[in-house]
Amino acid sequence: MHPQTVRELSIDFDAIEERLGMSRRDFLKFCTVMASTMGLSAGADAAIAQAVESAKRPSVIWLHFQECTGCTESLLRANHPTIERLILDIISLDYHETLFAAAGHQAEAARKQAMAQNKGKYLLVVEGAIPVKENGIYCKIGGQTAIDMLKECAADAAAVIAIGSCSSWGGVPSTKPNPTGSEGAGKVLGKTVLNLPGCPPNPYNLISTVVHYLTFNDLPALDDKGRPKFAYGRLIHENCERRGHFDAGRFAKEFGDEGHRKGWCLYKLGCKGPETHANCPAVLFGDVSNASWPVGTGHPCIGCTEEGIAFNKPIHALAELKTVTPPVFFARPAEERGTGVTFAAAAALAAIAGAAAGGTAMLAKNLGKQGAERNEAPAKKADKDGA
Ligand code: FSX
Ligand code: SF4
Ligand code: F3S
Repeated sequence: MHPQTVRELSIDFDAIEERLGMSRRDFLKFCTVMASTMGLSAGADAAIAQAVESAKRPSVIWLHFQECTGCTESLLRANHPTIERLILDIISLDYHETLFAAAGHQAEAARKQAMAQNKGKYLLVVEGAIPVKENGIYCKIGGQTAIDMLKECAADAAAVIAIGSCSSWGGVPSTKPNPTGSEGAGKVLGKTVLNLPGCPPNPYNLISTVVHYLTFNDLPALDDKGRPKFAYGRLIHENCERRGHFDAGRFAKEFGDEGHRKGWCLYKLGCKGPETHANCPAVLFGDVSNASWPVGTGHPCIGCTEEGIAFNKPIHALAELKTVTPPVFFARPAEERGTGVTFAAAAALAAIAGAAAGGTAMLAKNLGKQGAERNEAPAKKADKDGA
């Protein structure tokens, strides 16, 4: 039996358009992008389409502990009209302190109610680290320590997702000497949770994880640090658009020098791409341009997804090269013309490889653009009508 294709599904696209504000074409493209982002096999796009259309929205309880709320902000500031709308539509966000109108006892009552009504079925999303020193007195909500609230909410959750580096492994608050004894949710609970590190993390990885859960009633495959392999399986260095310059030995040596202005490799400025696992170069942030990720804007990666690197290793310190070493003899920064393969050709080949890896991101980006165009169109019309 062949896997079902999206064409064979009976989906009410009018209802989808009304609910998600996405045309049939954009919706199917979204499902394909999700399937390819997660490296799923043929037919997964159809399964995703079916699940997003008809599966019951999973209840989500979202806790905040020691953090800057950047994780939530990055989700809400996605600047991708479809992403934030989708995430808020495909889940039922039953408790989230930042987005709640309720406060104090009302908010606490809402959390208890959501937990009771969805016992054993809700997804618990944890944002922020948990201080454990002196019995957790450094973070209390409604008189309860973060440790106790986490344990109480995790007891009846179907799965626990730690969003951001703080809840994954302690992040910023755990920077030495770690005065409050900050730890990640998995360590405090003594079990594997799904970690989505990044400071902030990419919202695209959260939505992919939730869509996977919605479609297969299961979490995606994890690496030995509890991170989804689809998002953290590769080093940043493997997909970086500056990799051709690294291989050819062209490095920026100071901020603002010739190499920096020309977009050369940032390794010598301390880029941690060679020892950091994440899909930043492929997925990008905020969809503002083709270069909307740290290295793309000219700043070295600080390794924000990687425990032991971000907030521990100095920003200027050289990264440990895990899989590759630079050539012993570097190319001359100024190429000479000649026959045979040029360094420019090598760089172009590397760029093509990078472009293949970034294909998913481009699809997602186009999806956002089309959404933006659609959103703009009525405004333009209104302007005209008003004139
Ligand atoms: Fe931590 Fe999230 Fe860094 Fe901030 O809340 S991962 S400090 S971006 O926002 O937890
Ligand atoms: Fe890109 Fe950094 Fe690797 Fe250079 S060292 S290729 S800037 S990830
Ligand atoms: Fe963080 Fe480096 Fe990506 S700093 S956002 S892991 S490029």
